[in-house]
Amino acid sequence: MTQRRVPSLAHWGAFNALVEDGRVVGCEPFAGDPAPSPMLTAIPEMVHSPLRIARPAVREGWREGKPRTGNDRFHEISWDEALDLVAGELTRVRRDFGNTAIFGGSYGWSSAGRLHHARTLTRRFLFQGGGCVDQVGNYSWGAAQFLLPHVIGTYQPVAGRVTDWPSIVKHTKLVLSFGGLALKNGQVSSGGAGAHVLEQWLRRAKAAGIRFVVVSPLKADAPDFLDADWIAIRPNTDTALMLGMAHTLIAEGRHDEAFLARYCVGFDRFKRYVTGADDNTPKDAAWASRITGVAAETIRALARDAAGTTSLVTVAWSLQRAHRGEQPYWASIALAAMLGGIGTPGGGFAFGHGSLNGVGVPRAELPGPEIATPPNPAAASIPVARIADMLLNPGADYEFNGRRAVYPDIRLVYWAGGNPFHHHQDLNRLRCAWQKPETVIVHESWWTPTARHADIVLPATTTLERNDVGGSSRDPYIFAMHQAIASVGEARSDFDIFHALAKRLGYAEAFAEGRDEMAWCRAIYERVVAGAARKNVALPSFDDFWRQGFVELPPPDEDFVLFADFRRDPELHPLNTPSGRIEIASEKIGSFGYDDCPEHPAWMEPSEWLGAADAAQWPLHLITHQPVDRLHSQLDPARLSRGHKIKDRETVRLNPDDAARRGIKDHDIVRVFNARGACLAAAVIDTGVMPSVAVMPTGAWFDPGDADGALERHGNPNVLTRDIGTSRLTQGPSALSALVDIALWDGDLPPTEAFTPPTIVRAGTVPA
Ligand SMILES: Nc1nc2c(c(=O)[nH]1)N[C@H]1C(S)=C(S)[C@@H](COP(=O)(O)OP(=O)(O)OC[C@H]3O[C@@H](n4cnc5c(=O)[nH]c(N)nc54)[C@H](O)[C@@H]3O)O[C@H]1N2
Ligand SMILES: Nc1nc2c(c(=O)[nH]1)N[C@H]1C(S)=C(S)[C@@H](COP(=O)(O)OP(=O)(O)OC[C@H]3O[C@@H](n4cnc5c(=O)[nH]c(N)nc54)[C@H](O)[C@@H]3O)O[C@H]1N2
Ligand SMILES: [Mo]
Repeated sequence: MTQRRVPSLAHWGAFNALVEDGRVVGCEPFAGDPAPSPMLTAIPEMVHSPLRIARPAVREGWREGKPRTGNDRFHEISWDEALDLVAGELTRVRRDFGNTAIFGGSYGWSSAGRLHHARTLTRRFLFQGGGCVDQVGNYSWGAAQFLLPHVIGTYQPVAGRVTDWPSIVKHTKLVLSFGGLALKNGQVSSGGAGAHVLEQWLRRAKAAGIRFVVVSPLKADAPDFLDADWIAIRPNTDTALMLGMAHTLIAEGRHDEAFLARYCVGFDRFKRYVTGADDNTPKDAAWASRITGVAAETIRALARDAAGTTSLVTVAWSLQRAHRGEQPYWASIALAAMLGGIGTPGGGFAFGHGSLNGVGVPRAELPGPEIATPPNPAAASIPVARIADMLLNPGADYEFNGRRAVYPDIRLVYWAGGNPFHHHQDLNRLRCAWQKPETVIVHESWWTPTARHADIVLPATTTLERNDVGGSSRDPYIFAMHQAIASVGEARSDFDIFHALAKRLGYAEAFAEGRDEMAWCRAIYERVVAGAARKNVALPSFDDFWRQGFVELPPPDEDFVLFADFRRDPELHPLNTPSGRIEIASEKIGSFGYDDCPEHPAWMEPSEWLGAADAAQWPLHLITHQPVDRLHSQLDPARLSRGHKIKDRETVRLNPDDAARRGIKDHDIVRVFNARGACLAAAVIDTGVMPSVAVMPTGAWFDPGDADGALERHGNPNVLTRDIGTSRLTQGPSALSALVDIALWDGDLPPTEAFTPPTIVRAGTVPA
C-alpha cells in the first residue's frame, strides 16, 4: 500500500502525517525537533474518533427553552438548513437586541494553523457583521497582562521575550525559580512547537554550573537532573516569601541603592511597608516563615545567596493564576530591583521560563504568520474570565483597571476553538450562567462538553483536513500545513463556515477578501516574507516554502537581555510607565483606590489558602496544573491521556500523611469536594507533594452525569475551583486558589460517560 507523508503542525509539535487510503495512520515527528512530544501519537485516533461530530446538529429542547444539560439529544440537519438557522439567529438578535447582545470572545487555543485559527475567524466574522462582546486578556497570564504595564510599561515579558537561555547559560550563577521548570509544560507552544528545546537549555545551564532553587509545593516542578534545591511552599504565599527576602536585604544593607535610585520609583514607600514603619509589622523572615511554612533561616540564606551573585528570578505563570495573583509578580520585580541585576546579562527578573516551550529561546524579531482582526464596532468587551459573572448579572457594575463598566445582556453566545466547560472555574456556576442566553452556537470537531452544551453545533474539520500556514513567535520555524485527507463526515473548515454565513448576511467579500484557502496561505506567508525583508532577511518564495514544508528563520545576532537598553541609558530608553522608571510603588494604581490591589506589592491573604479560617473545614489546597499528556482538554479521549488515568478517572496526587489520615491508599478512588462541587478521582500517593496540598491536572472532559451535576464523574477539577477575579485591577482568573477535602469513595463506581457521544437523531429536522 502506498503511504504519503504530509507536512503539518500542532501546538505540541510539527510532524509528517502518514496517510494510507485516505486515513491518517501515524505521525512522524519533524526532523528538526530534538525532543518530540508523545502527544503526536494521539493525532490519528483523534482525527478518526467516534467522537467526531459528523453533521450539523440542533439540540432537542432548544426552541422550548429547556435547560442545557450536557446530555440532551441532538437532531442532525443539512448544512443549508444549519447555515440559514445560524444566519437567522444572528439577524434576529442583532435586530431585536443589538450587537452587544452577542457574546463572541470565543476564548481558546484553537488550532496551530493561523488561517484556520477558529477564534481569530470568529471575531473577524462577528466584528465585520457589526461587532459583539469580546473577551480581553487570557487565562494564561491575564493578571500579569494588566498589572505589568503599570509597573514596567509593557507586558512583553509574558507575551514575548524574556532574558534568553544563552544569556543565562553564560552569565547566571543562581536561578531562583518560583513555580518551577517542569518539562511537561515545555511540550507546547501557541502556534506550534517546531523544536522542543526546554530540556536542552536546562541541561546546558546545569552543565554551566548554575545552581537552581525551585520554590514550589510540588517537587516534580524541577526535573531531577537539575539537582535543584526544593523549597516547599504553601500555595499562594510566594509574595510573603519575597517580602521576607526583601526585608533581609534591607536589614543587612544588601540591596542595590544605586540601582533603586536611578531606575526605580517608589522604593521608599515599599521599604516603609516591608520594614513595618507604618503598621508595626516588619515583613521579616520570621513573619514570612509563619505564612509560607518555609524556615526563616532558609529565607534569609536565600536573600543573601541571591544578593551575592548573578541571580535570575523567574516566576511561573501559574503564580498569577491565583487570587491576588498580581502581588507575586509585582513583588518579584521589586525583589529583582533590590538585587540590582535588571537589564544585565543573566540577571534580573523573568516570567515563564518553564511555562511553555520557547520562553527564553533565541528568536529573531521577525513577524510570524497571522491574519488580521478588524476593529470591533460594538467596542464592547469583558475581562476574559468574567464570563459567568456577565451572564448571571446583566446590567451590573464591575471594576477593571481603573474603569467602571456594566455587564451587557447576552442573548446569543458564539464559540469556536475553545472549551469553556474545560477552561472556566466553578463549572457548576458556569452551567447555571449558561442557561441565560437564548441561543448558543458552537463549531467543534468533537462532542466536547461545550459542544454538548450548545443549541446549534457545526462540525469543524481538523487541521489535517485543510491547508494552512502555522508557526509560533517563540520558535524559529514557519510551517506549511498540507491537507492530508478529505473532510471527515460532513465537517467544513471554520473559514468555509464563516464564509458561507457572511454570504448569507451580505459581507462575504469583506470576510474573504476575494481569496480562497490557498490564496490565503500564500498571502499569510508573503506577509511574513515582506516583514522579514524589511529587516534584511530574505526568505524563499511561497512555492518553495510550500514544497519544502517549512522555513527556518535565522537566529538573532545577539543574546537578548530584558531591559538592556533601559539599563544602558534610562533617559534615552525610558520605560512606558508614568515615571519612565520601574514603579515599585505606582501612584496610578494607588489612585484607583482598590483595597485589593494597593499602590505597592503587598501580602494580602487570598480568599482560599491554608492559612484561611475555612481551612479548618477544607484542609487541602488544590493545585490544578497543566496536564502532561494533552493540551488542556484537547486529546483527552486518546490512548495516551486515558493510559494515565486509573479506572477511567483523572488522578489526584497527595502526600502520604494526608492519604493515610483519610484511609486512602495508592490508586483508590476518592471524592474531591468542597462547597462548590465534587468530582471523582484516583489517588496517587506522592512524597513530592507537600503536606496539605492536592494536585490535579486540568482537562479531563467534564462529565456531570445527571442534571443536578452533584458529582462530576471523570475528575474535572474545575468543578472545585473558585470563579472570582484576582483583584479589581486585572480581574484575572483565580484557578489556583481553592480549598477542598478528599474522602475515600466507598460507593459503587458510576461509569464515566465523558467519551460517549450524545444521542443523535439522524436525518432530523429542526426540533420544534
Ligand atoms: N483550574 C484551571 N483551569 C484552567 C487552567 C488552570 O491552570 N487551572 N489553565 C487555563 C489556561 S492557562 C488556559 S490557556 C485555558 C485553555 O482553555 P481552552 O483553550 O479552551 O482549552 P482547549 O482544551 O485547548 O480547547 C480548545 C478547543 O478548541 C477545539 N478546536 C481545536 N481546533 C479547532 C478548530 O480548528 N476549529 C474549531 N472550531 N475548534 C477547534 C478543541 O477541540 C478544543 O475543544 O484553560 C484554563 N483553565
Ligand atoms: N503539556 C502541557 N503543557 C502546557 C499546557 C498543557 O495544557 N499541556 N498548557 C500551556 C499553557 S496554555 C500555559 S498558560 C502554560 C502554563 O504554565 P504554568 O502556569 O507555569 O503551568 P502550571 O502547570 O499551571 O503550573 C506550574 C507549577 O506551578 C506550581 N504552583 C502552583 N501554585 C503555586 C504557588 O502558589 N506557588 C508556587 N511557587 N508554585 C505554584 C505547581 O506546582 C505547578 O506544577 O502551560 C503550557 N504548557
Ligand atoms: Mo494558557
